[in-house]
Amino acid sequence: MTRVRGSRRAHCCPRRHRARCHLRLHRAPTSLRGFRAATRRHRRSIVNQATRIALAVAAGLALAACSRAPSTAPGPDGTPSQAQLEKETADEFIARVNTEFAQLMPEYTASQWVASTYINGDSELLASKGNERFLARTQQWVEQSRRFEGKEMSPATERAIGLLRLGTAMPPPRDPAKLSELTRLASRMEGMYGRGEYCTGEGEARSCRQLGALEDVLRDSRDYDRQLDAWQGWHTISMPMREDYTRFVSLVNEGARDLGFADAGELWRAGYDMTPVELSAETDRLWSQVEPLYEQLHCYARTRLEAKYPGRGSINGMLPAHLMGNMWQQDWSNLWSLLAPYPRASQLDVSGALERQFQATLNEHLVRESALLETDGRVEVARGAHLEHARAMTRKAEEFYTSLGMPALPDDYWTNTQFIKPRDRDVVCHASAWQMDADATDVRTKMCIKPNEEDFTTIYHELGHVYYYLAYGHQPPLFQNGAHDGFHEAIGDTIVLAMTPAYLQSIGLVEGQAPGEEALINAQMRMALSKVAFLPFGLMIDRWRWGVFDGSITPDNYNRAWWELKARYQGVAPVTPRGEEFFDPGAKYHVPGNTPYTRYFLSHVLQFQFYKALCDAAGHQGPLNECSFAGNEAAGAKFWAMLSKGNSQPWQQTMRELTGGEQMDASAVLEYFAPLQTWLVEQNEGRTCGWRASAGM
Ligand code: X8Z
Ligand code: ZN
Repeated sequence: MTRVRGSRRAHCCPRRHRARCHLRLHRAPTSLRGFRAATRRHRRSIVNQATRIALAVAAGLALAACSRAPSTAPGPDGTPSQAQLEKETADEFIARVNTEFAQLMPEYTASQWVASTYINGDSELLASKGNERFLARTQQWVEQSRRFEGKEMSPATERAIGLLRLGTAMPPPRDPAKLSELTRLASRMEGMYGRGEYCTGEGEARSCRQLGALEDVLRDSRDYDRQLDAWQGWHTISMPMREDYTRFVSLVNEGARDLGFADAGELWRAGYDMTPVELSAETDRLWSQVEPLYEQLHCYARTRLEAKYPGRGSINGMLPAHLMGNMWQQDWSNLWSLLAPYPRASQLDVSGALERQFQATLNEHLVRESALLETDGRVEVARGAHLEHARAMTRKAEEFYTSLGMPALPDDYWTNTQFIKPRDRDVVCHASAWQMDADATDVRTKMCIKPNEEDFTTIYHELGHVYYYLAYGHQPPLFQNGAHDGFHEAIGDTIVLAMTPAYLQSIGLVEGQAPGEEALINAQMRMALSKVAFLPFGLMIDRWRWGVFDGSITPDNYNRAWWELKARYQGVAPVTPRGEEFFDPGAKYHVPGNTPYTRYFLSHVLQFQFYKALCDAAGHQGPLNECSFAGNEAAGAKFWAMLSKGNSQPWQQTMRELTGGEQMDASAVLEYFAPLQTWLVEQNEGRTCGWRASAGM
């Protein structure tokens, strides 16, 4: 994830500090061989650059001493004095921002990491203070950059300065008290989400479940009432967030206005090398390309649900929110047992295979460490097995990347990563990837891995972020970001598309697939339940937030507007009234975590474009959906070259270098799913598909 709240560096962590600088400290290594050498050069250069700046600052100090003018003294935090600032060229300014950024980054990311992996009042305080410091500095940089308005400068510097303003998803208000309040609220909401639990029963019978346990119910149980209880239970945790979120919105809007935007939503939409209005229109266009495919999938799923839960399988044509196998109805893979087109034609039970592997690991541990069983060691043994298996799942994902010729993960990755949920404390389990320092030597992921297919593919997703960090780690810090945020989200998912049945067989998770139409439709359905089901969800979250930020959705309508959008885009409805006493948006991580979500919608289009380009690079012939580029170094080199560009040029150019085109376009999605779409249309023949969106509340 991109970092957490205010800036960037953690993917899935909200922030984003998108900025680019013109300064080419080094030639970007476009080959994998150049990777290590470039990383070494970059480290030396940061040091040299820091030395140059230190000398410049020292020179400024000497002058200050002669003139005795207090206004020329550097700031208490080592920032340059007014006189030094006035002499600085635009290029020097960007070089200084890069250096300061690199210096600030480790303490900032460490404060966020600790707050996410050890939730308590202390870590919350440190995270909010770390964030405050970082955002205050960002604000200074933006202010300082105003001196260059209208001045001659290289296009790259101009771009870098323009992007400074767009660098955070949490624009800081100028008023320091309000900034402090904002970062406190942000840390508190994320902590509330991470700690969230649903408790039932009294006294001895009292038991509490966190998100993971409630998700297990939705994943594994097809019992109507148990699912409803788990779904409703989780949605109680966000009720107390409503007030904080309302205040949060007004503070980030103030920050956005201070930066010259109409509201925070406009700032979010401004980060795509096109105008906010154009970006919004792009999302409409892409959605209109894929909407007919989603409608067919929706219609098919609804028919199966109606058969499974007679009289209760749909609501005015919409899908009941608690029956989709997922807390937010964004991924329907867990309904495989209900939705498999040809259950006997092929075996694609990846979760079952992972669970069996885990049990085997557990048995080995139990045999080996049987002495412990005389004490209370059984839980510890199970934990050891769980950790070993989670690491093994991660090794498998790493092997995909190294099979493309990419480097092995650094040793520190294996030491610093959180693989499984700790027993002794609350953590934010929502998966994320972290770049802790500007050298990208300390990279990590944070997950609570379980042996199931969803978590297995999420590991590949997170490593996509990590490999992006490694590939662009030689860039100046301000360029160390995705070409746009949808690119960052699409890297690992491009690899997931290459996890074909043949690949899964090669790593021992499924058996050999008999070729044929039925196996093909099964494989397509498996992918569609994850990728196609996601599309309207990817869109609706920020439709809601854009409305909240621009004031068209007011606090007294938060929940109603949420469910109207869910109805309109996803065709999903709750089965019981969800009035304004609830705050259902807060039950989705990215809302309290303030992570923009349009990135995931765009990623679900881009990843098919990237996949197609890599299949071409690998020389794949035949239907797109049969391609896996696993083990293909030509595809890997092409991918790496793209990743190593980071944010150093407009995304359209990066896109052209990889795919030959400059537009986001869903035709690769439609090409990929063409066999399934034809099949769905046949299955749905004679039915009235679609739904009446207004009837959901
Ligand atoms: O948040 C994530 C990743 C981390 S960037 C696990 N995703 C979105 C979600 O879970 O809602 C990946 C797919 C969509
Ligand atoms: Zn991600």
